[in-house]
Amino acid sequence: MSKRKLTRKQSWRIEKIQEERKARAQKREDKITLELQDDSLGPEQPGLIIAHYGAQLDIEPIGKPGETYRCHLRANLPPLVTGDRIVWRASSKGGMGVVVALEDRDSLLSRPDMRGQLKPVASNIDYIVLVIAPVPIPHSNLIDRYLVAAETVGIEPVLLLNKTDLLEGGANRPSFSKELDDMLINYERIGYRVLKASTRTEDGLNELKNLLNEHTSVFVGQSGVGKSSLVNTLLPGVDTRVGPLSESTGKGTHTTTAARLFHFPAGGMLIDSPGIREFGLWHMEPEDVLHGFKEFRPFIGHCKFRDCSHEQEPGCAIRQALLNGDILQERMDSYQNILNSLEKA
Ligand SMILES: Nc1nc2c(ncn2[C@@H]2O[C@H](COP(=O)(O)OP(=O)(O)O)[C@@H](O)[C@H]2O)c(=O)[nH]1
Ligand SMILES: [Mg+2]
Ligand SMILES: [Zn+2]
Repeated sequence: MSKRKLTRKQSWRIEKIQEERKARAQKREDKITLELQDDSLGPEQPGLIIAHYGAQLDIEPIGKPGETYRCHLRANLPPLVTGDRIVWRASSKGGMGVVVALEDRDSLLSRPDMRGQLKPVASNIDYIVLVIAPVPIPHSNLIDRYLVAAETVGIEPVLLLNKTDLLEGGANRPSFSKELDDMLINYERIGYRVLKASTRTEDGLNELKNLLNEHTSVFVGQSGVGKSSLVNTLLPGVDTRVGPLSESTGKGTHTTTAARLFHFPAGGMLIDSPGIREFGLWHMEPEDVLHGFKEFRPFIGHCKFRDCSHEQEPGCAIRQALLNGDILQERMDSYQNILNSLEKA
């Protein structure tokens, strides 16, 4: 949170905007209450939120991919996000439907807004597919940062090495391919799934499609690794950048921020937005970092000193695990690096 003091004029403006917002929400809610009494809405049925635009949502009836209905939502609901399973009622008069309830979420991605408060962005995600490539060269430090973020939200990360076509004889260094392989083998030993693919040669795409099938995934990773290429290959003919048209202006709205749910033709779902692709680089708490290194977990809490920093204290269980080979030096370095980077931020 910003500690900057607001001027009186600024706080007055914010208050006024909030009052206006409240009044608008109340008006919407009154209208919805009338509709709900008026029998103009069909029976309650399960649905899935596929996109979210401020006060309106696009929902899809469960089991009917591609059929979308514009809905508004009751004011008593918590903030809803793309991926949410909900209960809704369709309008029998061709108007907007109403979302009446939110079902329990299996997982939730949140990101800090401009004031540093966590806002939910997407839910019910099974896999965070972390895309890496020979170019740009992956740094294990950055990979670990993404992995920690995924562990923190409790969603299984999957490592996907894209651009495998560049490995043969390429990347300027003869040993590079082996270094990359060794790195990936280490991640597999820790317990992460590793896939390899090339959108250029289409190698490995079937394995990837098999993984995505019957699950909901997001693609994350640094710029240039091939996320857009992968999404375009897996969703042929779909422009993921294009949002819906705004009713009043006819111009695209929220095209860069709104998360949207897509069905892969081969099965499975993708939730995508430029914001989601940056997941992992959002702020993290120092206490999450240690637990985010999942092979460290059996040793956490066994150090001699309760406030052990795992740097050089005697009786450090994490250091001992490192000596025993249960923790890799690369991961230990990465842990310290990520912690240091948080302290500086
Ligand atoms: N050689 C090779 N290049 C690829 C592959 N996939 C993507 N690229 C290239 O990598 C660059 C970045 O791809 P892009 O999809 O925009 O990456 P993003 O920033 O992660 O969305 C582009 O020049 C792509 O043509 C691949 O499998 N092999
Ligand atoms: Mg891109
Ligand atoms: Zn310790």
